[in-house]
Amino acid sequence: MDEREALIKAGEIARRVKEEVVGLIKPGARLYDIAEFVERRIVELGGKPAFPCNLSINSNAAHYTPYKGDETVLNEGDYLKLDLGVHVDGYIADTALTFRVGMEEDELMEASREALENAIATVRAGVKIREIGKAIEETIRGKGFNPIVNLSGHKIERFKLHAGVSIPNVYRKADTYELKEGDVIAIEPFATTGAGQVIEVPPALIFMYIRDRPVRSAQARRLLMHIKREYKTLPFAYRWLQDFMPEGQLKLALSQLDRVGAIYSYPILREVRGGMVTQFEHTVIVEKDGAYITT
Ligand SMILES: [Co+2]
Repeated sequence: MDEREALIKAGEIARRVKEEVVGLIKPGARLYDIAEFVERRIVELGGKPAFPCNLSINSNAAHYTPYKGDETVLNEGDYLKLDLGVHVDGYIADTALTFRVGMEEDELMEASREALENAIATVRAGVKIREIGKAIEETIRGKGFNPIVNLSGHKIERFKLHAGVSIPNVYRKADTYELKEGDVIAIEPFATTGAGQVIEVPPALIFMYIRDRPVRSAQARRLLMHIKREYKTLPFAYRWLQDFMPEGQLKLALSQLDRVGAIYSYPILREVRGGMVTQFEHTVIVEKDGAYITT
């Protein structure tokens, strides 16, 4: 399988899982069960999770993933962002959508959905990424909402979810990176009724390996070896490790690894004014005359 075939296969798995999960999204459903379903189906269909299934509700924009014992359930009217990632041999499909639990799509959802469509319509080799930001910002503001300015899409490379270039959700003159044929990018507009900014709030339920660092605790060393082998340079969930060691030790080991710079931790990203947040995301391959949407 070459690179393009792997990207397309990852995208097909992601699409299929998005279709299948719809039936689970209803009032009373546990986030834990949804996340486990998504990640299990990714594996059954021949992929691996490229990152933990993110299930972020209302003013949580991103980076919530349930833990074992998490009793959080969906309520009617919740804005649920489901962000899922699939990789096939390191080639990644990253895609997200918003559900309004038990209700029809509304204007806040339309704003981010149309922003994504309009953004994708700008994509072709030679285009500067600020054109993507412009399309997103104009669409969302045109509908009376705010884009979230400090969240962005990202260039993707093999085993690298964020490969250095951010794909902006607003127009900035300085965003002059020119898309090249073959670039893989995730575009992910967020629309909000709030101020248009997110802040980090605890807890962190998602982490990622950065580099080997000396650490005194034997448990932390054992954990670092494990995550490096299992997840390489892709993000992983606290939930995935809850059976690996007792929770007290796990929390301590993660915080030690974070402190010495061996791993990143990703706290929940919440809209600063508590505004409602919607998001849609696709991964696309940049082509000479357009974009090939993999997801
Ligand atoms: Co993404």
